[in-house]
Amino acid sequence: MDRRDFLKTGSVAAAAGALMPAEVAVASAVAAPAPHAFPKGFVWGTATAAYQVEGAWNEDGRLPSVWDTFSKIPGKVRNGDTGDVADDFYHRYKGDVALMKQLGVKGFRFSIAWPRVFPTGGGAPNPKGLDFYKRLLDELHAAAIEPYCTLFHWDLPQALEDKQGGWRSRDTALAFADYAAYCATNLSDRITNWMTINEFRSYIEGGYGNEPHHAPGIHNSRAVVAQTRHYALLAHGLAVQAIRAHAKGKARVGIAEDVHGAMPAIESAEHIRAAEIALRDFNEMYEVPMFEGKYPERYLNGLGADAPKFTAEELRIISAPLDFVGVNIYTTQEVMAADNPDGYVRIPRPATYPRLMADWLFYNPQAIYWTPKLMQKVWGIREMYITENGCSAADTMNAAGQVLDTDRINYLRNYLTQLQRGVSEGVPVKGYFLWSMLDNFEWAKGYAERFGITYVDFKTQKRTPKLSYEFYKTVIQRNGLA
Ligand code: GBH
Repeated sequence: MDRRDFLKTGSVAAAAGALMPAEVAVASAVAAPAPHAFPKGFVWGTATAAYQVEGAWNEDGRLPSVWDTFSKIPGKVRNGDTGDVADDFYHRYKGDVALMKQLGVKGFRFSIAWPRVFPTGGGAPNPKGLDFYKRLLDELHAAAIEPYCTLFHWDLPQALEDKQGGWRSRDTALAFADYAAYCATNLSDRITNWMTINEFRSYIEGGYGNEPHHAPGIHNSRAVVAQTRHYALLAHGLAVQAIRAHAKGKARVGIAEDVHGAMPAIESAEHIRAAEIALRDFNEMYEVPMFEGKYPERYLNGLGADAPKFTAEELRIISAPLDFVGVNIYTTQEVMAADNPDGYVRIPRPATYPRLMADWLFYNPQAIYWTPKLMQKVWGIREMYITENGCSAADTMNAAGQVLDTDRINYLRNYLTQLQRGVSEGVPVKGYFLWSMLDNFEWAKGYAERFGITYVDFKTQKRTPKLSYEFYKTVIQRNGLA
């Protein structure tokens, strides 16, 4: 076989095919122990989210979400892109599951579109919407890929926004719990691992805060935003209860959070202590109430009269124990110990700090070492998953039809090396979900930012595994790194 064909075959072994038979290459790849190994049973996975990949925005009874509305407002999304078609995953999921099987992943993190299941957010369910997820789940199980389901990845039914102001209303938290109960009742035969919500901060601060760049894109006062955060937390807590109450059989419930990482600029005890304090402060709005059952004084005092109204019972619901905590990790913030009331300072990033394509994605592989390690220390978290990690890159297809994304491989190799460092020290991370399986609708950046390890030609919907897909496949086969 010609070496140039190796990407088309989707097999690393084939690259060596000119030198030795493919079976021999595969066997030696599997047998060779990786010096930087992960524990047996480590869950290697990939991730996507409904609005970013499904398309079929108005099919089989689905009604608009706030993202359908927002993306159609001129100027809100780069190039006027929308998720109307996206990756057409709604129709192409079988081929995409086959690609995942070929990759060798053990887990797939996806999200359910609330407006497919309850087109107006509540009331009568739409069985046709649910059927899509049954078909997808059956396909995953047939491929021996374990589903990890997120119930809310930002596609709030537009009707709830119109009727009651979306997440600004306590009623939306109650509607979310009903939707969670319905999904648990009807899908728990096919799903064991549940995540309630993806990244509070992104859709609350991003959708309702200052200069909102996410749907619904409505600016609100500080008091309203603080109350909205509280309702989002309550929605999570009520959904945890609802899943546990309605699941038939075993259910493991968690969340996928955008924990804002802190790390010590210098690895000495005082700076590590500073990073622990900073981690808690950086996440005072969501993680502290969820993991400690209280709002920190620092947060409430900072808000003064704008502080949220809440009850002890609500805090108890919000902080119910989880089976696991999912963390989306892309970057981190260096801190130093300081003789000030906080006990630390954030170090401003120098102009030459490395980043990848996204303006916010500062390259620091140690993020995936320190954030879980400090979460274990600060909150005693006993089971974690990296529910997202990856990067966008300036991918181009060469004349031979390959996407040789060595920048993404560099990123992944070094983040995974730091993850292995943590896991080998006993940090309880049980799995890793690479964001993303496919190039997709990157929210306000539209299709201009590609996070996939599979290249998608959005005109033809053709999928081409990138070199990073082959890299990841080898990591999975070896369960570790060289
Ligand atoms: C994740 O968010 C999302 O869960 C996923 O859907 C998304 O595709 C993926 O990351 C890649 O972006 O514009 O400067 O205000 C990651 C965390 C938080 C990163 C919000 C971007 C906006 C920064 N995101 N942040 S800015």
